[in-house]
Amino acid sequence: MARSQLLSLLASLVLLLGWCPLPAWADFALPPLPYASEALEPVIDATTMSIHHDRHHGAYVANLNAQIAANPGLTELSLEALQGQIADFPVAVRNNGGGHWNHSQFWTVMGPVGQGGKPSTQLLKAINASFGSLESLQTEFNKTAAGHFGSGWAWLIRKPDGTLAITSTANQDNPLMNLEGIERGTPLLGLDVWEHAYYLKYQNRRPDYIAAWWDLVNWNEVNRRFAAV
Ligand code: MN3
Repeated sequence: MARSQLLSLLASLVLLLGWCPLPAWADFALPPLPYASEALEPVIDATTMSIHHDRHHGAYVANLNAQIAANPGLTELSLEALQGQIADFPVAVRNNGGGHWNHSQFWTVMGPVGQGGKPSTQLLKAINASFGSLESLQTEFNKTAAGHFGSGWAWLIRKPDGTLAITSTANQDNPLMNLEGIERGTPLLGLDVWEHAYYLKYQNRRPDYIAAWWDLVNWNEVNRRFAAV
């Protein structure tokens, strides 16, 4: 095909797309990464970040939107409210709705090395009350994250009684979900321990990924989540 023909075809496609109404099911949207895909190097490489965000998170959003036709109640809920009512929905909504919420929080609780601030006085007080020290929290979190069998997430949560706790969930479940076997609470910090989150750089060395990841933690966002409870 000649270059001019190709350009003309592309122009027609752009026009055609512009005339089409947006699909009615496009209710959940992939949030952009709050930084460049290379911003978390050297801890997480740019390729992992762009595949993880664009393709993995993108697929959870697309698959969640594909569930709307069969589950019209979905459009009446915010993404966060959906988590608390997830038991009322089929497993495809649980997996993809969880995937969308979990990754949306994951991008925001990370940032470039050295730019994440530190725990606020109030958060540190709660950490000391529940774990003794920040170091003890990290030791317990690392143990839970490294020890979680298979794909899932490790979490720092604030429990309904006000104490903080470390927990983990399988697949794309999270502590907001009203499901049997989940330790419920408000997630303050969640770490993705699926292999897709670290395999290119760390291969099977999940503990190395977890240890390095603390340098990325955006405490300013964790403080904000803690204060908002
Ligand atoms: Mn992931």
